[in-house]
Amino acid sequence: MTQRATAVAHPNIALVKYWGKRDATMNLPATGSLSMTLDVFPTTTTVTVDAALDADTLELDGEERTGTPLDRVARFLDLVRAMAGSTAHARVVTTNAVPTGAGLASSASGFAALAVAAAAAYHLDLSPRELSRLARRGSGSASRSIVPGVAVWHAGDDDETSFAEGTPAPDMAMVIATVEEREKPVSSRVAMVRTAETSPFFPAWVTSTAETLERMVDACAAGDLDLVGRIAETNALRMHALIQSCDPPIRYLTAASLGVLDRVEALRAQGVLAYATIDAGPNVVVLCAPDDAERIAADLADVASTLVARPGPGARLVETIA
Ligand code: 2P0
Repeated sequence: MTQRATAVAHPNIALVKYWGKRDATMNLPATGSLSMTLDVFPTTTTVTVDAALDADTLELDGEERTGTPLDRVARFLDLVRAMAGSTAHARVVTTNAVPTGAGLASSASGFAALAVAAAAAYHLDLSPRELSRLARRGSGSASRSIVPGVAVWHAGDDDETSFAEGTPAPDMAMVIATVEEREKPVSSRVAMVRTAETSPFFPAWVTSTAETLERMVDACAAGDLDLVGRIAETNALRMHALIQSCDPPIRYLTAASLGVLDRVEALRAQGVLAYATIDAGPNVVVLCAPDDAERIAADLADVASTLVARPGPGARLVETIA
């Protein structure tokens, strides 16, 4: 007997960043974070549970994968099997419309889609909160891609209290300014551990980000997009300063990233509401009002390849076959 389910999820871009864990086993973050789920770069994942399989298998973007990617998926499926009381293995087939490993959060859409598809394929009936907690175990940022639009991921004290949910926010757009599509030199997972172990600034990051998140939730609820942008840009630059303070240091920003940051500053000097955020890679995302997005994308077209994103849907099932 086989059971199959297909889910689609989109990446999210954090406006208050998740950087550092308090518990690696349960994947609990050192701080809460806040993000916008995008309407671009979907991941589509099909999980087929098949009692005849000896082991889980993974096909990613048309290629059979082994090693770390398969291990991460298999460990994740172990959690789902434990919840479902099943021992059957599964075939996972996934396609990403986002450049994998370039700092555009492919693990977020990946594990959000996998959580939704695997839960359905193993016949688990989970609430959105339970799905967010499950996705978190695969990749922290995936907890937020379960949620449509703007999500706050509560750091929580334990597995039950660490989940993402929607939070009121002004309408906004993001211009994704891609300067490079290479795989990043150090994965977020490795870089987070090094940061917590070696940066003298890490304790200050944890305490200041908790306060930043409170201000961000309030700014979102008040619909104050300019304040949302200011808080987001400050938080992103603090995260990169923190990462650069590791030993040995890690630097994701390149000359091209700084070039885009200069242009964002120039746009602001012209009176345009535009603020930058940057994940664990060189690419810049510009937060702006929806009506300004196309104009900002055109302005940046000579320094980056640009794409306008808007708030997107949460992870969802698109097909199930019992
Ligand atoms: C974020 N990032 O909040 C931050 C900003 C990257 C920079 O969440 O170890 O892949 O799988 O929980 O979710 C990337 O971290 O890390 C990330 P794991 P994840 O979006």
